[in-house]
Amino acid sequence: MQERLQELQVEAIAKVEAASNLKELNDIRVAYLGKKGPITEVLRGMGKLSAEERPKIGALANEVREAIAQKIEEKQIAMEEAAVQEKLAAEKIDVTLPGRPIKVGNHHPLTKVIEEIEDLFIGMGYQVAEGPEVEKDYYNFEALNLPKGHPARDMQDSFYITEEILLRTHTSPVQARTMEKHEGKGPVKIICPGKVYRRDHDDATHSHQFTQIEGLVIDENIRMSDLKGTLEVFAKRMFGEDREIRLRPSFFPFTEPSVEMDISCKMCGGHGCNVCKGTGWIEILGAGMVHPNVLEMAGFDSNKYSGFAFGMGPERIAMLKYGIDDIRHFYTNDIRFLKQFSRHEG
Ligand code: 2U9
Repeated sequence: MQERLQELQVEAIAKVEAASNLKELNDIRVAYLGKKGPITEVLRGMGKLSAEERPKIGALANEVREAIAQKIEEKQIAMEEAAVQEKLAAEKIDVTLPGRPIKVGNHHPLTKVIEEIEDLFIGMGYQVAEGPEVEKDYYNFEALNLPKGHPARDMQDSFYITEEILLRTHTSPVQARTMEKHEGKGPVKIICPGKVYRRDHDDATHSHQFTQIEGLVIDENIRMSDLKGTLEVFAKRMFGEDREIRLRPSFFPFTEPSVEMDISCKMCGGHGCNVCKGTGWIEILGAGMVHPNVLEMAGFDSNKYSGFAFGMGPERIAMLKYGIDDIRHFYTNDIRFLKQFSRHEG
């Protein structure tokens, strides 16, 4: 029995030493020290021993049990320590390594152009006004001298939601709403940037959704010369002090008289090239003196007050400024396109 116990000790310790993980170690513990293990078995058979042998074998069995348990304990501590060391090694951070560069985004080219135009007009004392994109027929058309059945309503084929509600086709309803809030009292000096919607077939120069910035000034004694001076300052600051402007007669239902403004072509200096289609001039925006009907409908006395208004498309401005050839670039969000407007590298 003594030999059997010593054999068990040698055998168990060899297995503990060979164990390579905590599960194996636990299996050994259960196999040798558990209730159904060989040592318990030996102890159970002690009844058959003589009174002399019994305490010796009992003591030896306890020693063997202790030795195995201690070996298991030591091995477990060693394994746990090794696991900690392994984890530490795997998670080691070299604080002397250079940091990874953080990718910095940039403003969308349209946002840049819109903010530049806003800043420019804010500098001239304008306030920025915004309004709903889902608009009443009244503010989108009626209040702008476009009564039902007016032929210009066909010009702007619209997305109607109900008979009286539509996606705004221009930002002009924001001006109409602002005028109404002023209750017939000037001055009004605002620019209105925002998204607009028209039923159009998308191609390189058309989009069913685009942006506009419109401006409106109403006060006593506002004249066409105020409009011209304002637009000239805008054109030169936006496109360069060496640009010239010209106004051509045009028509809009909400302005009378109406004009379109061209700037001299930067590419050819006004001599004619493919950018300006040989004319030396590039169309930038539309404008005019606010129609008396529009003033009266919003509650302004057209004998006392006059005003000018203008409207432009930031997509067109951005395309000219940055030489972009397709309006769809603004919406397809190709990162290679967008990155070109970053001040940062990469
Ligand atoms: C009110 C009174 C007058 C806004 C104006 C234009 C001329 C114009 C177009 C240019 C290109 C829009 O982006 S575009 O398609 N706009 O030519 N817009 S005058 O006149 C107003 C607006 C509101 C109450």
